[in-house]
Formats: sequence, C-alpha cells, structure tokens
Amino acid sequence: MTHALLVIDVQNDFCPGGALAVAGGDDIVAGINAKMADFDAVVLTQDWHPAGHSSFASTHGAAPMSMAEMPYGPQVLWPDHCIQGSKGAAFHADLQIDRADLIIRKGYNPAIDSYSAFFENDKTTPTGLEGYLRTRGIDTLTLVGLATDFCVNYSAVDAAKLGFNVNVDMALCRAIDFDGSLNAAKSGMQDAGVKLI
Ligand code: VGL
Ligand code: ZN
Repeated sequence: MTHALLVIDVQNDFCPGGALAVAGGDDIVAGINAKMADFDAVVLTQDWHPAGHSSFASTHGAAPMSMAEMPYGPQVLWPDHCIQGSKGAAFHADLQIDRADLIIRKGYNPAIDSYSAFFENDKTTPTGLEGYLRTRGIDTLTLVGLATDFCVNYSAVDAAKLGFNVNVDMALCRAIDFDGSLNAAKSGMQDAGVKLI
C-alpha cells in the first residue's frame, strides 16, 4: 500500500474571517500538520479562481447561495472567493505547506467550477491529479480539509470511482452544511465506497 494524504482547500477564504468561511475551518490545521509525517506523500489542493468566475454570484448579479443552471448542470453561486493571488486564496498561515510534494490548483477555468481535485464540475475535464498519483504508485488516499460537503466530498467520491481506496478523516474536516448538504455528502460518500473514519 502506498498512502497519500490529500489536504483539500485549507485556505484563508474558507477559514473564519474569510469570504466563504467554514465554521471551525482553522481548528483542523494543527491536526493536519501532525498527520503529514504518517504518509508516503502529501498533496495539497488550492481553490484558484480568476476574478469574475462563473461560480460567483456577483458575476450573475445574483444572491450568494442561490442556484444557477450551467451547461454542465446546476451550480451553487458562491460569494467571490479564492481569487488567484489574493490573500484569501493563500493557504492558512499555520499549514505546513513545505511538506507538500504537490500542490494542485483547481477552478481556474472561468466557465467551469471544480469542487473535485480530480475532475471539473462537468465531470469530464481532468485536473491531472489521477495521473500524478498513479505514476507514483499511490493506491490509497486519506482526505482531510474544507469543506466536507463540497470539495472533500466530490474529491473523495471521484477518487473512489477511479478505483483508489479512500478514507475521509471526518475529525479533520469541517462543513459548510448548506441546505442539508452535509448529510447528503455523508451518504453519497458511503454509497461510493468511501470510508468515513
Ligand atoms: C469549495 C465552494 C466553492 C470547497 C470551493 O473548497 O469546498 N466550496 N469552492
Ligand atoms: Zn471555489
């Protein structure tokens, strides 16, 4: 078994005070740092949107957290967040980013959001992460980070569909929990064969 820790979007905008703050988002940082040494590889993801991204409510003159119909399906419209190069897009200052083997950015396509670390929200455009993991012989993943019900959930389900053994360490994740999204994510992950630990 070759086991990677996949740290999802531990960025300022998802922490208290950020543009899309997740309650307790910063509480998990120390625990994530402490786990890094237990793995064969550490990969970080970074939500990385251009200004005016199509997932931003402001781009559509709509209210944050309303829904839009995109060519690839329904999409939550978020407050502006994780704009490329901004302080909000930077990793939490205490996260030990020097320990990362790879940092993979996602959501840079102006027309398509990307919750998953593996595929954009059209469910077909790959980010390249699968190839990186496979060529390194990694077969098992443990996911931690933000947010449980969006980017962790989508990444975990895609990883399981791709045939990786997937764990989500729920104690090292925090959720947005919008409109029942956390419960839906938990059952969706379990149905996909993801182990919630
Ligand atoms: C995320 C909403 C929008 C996440 C990213 O990291 O869970 N959620 N962009
Ligand atoms: Zn985003």
